[in-house]
Amino acid sequence: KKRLRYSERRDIASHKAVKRLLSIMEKKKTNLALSADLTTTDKLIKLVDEVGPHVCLVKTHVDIMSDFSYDGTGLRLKELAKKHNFMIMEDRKFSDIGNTCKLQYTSPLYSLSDWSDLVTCHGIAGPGTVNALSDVIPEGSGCVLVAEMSSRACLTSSEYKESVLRIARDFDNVIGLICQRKLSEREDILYMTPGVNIDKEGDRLGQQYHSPEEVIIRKESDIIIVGRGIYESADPVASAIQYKNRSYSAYTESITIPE
Ligand code: UP6
Repeated sequence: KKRLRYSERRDIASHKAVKRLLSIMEKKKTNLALSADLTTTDKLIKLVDEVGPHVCLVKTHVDIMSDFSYDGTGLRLKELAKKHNFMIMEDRKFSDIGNTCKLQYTSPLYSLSDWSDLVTCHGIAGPGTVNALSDVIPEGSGCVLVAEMSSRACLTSSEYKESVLRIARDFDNVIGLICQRKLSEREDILYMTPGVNIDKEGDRLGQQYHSPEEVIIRKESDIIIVGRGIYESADPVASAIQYKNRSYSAYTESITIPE
């Protein structure tokens, strides 16, 4: 089966956030997401401003930061997203009952809905998590469900993955999956894969890495998510360009080779 291009996927997709992300990917020729896991605002903003031109998405973990503030961090990220044309995903991995997730999402400490476009959610609590978020998530924003993890001996069994896919199908605000491969035939959602590194096979805490080619060509995912491979490198911009080029070439190769 021939792999569809971003432009074809964009036409199939119904959710605004999917259309927007695919347009960015096509325009900037990048399927790289930066996992900006830095713990201070100054470092985070500097990294994102430098690497921003090369990515379609910046992923954050606001709860690892020592000095997060809505004005100082959230709004500045939003400005950079506009300047460099990328989307923002807060990797909050919501996993509690619906009511608690709703309170967490709307907490004024972070005001996630004001500056992030996407948020990640686990499926462990069932459909209630995504259902509750659909009450509070702004139009044009969406949830990305964690269907499969990159870590060694993770508990995302095939049955679990199937159940997560079912939740994804049942809710319009689910716009993609965090997964290790393209987990379904659906072309109207995005498949995003963390656990990507060119130089390492893993870390000491269970992370497992694959190459951009493995993820994009063999596993047929759409977006690679790279953290330490970029921000721990001596030259983050040069590394980001390297990841971007390898990952985007893998995409262009896979749309030209008939399967
Ligand atoms: N992440 C994973 N694996 C998953 C889900 N999420 O690594 O299954 C997230 C981590 C981290 C990033 O929370 O922010 O992706 C990976 O970072 P790294 O490239 O530095 O390993």
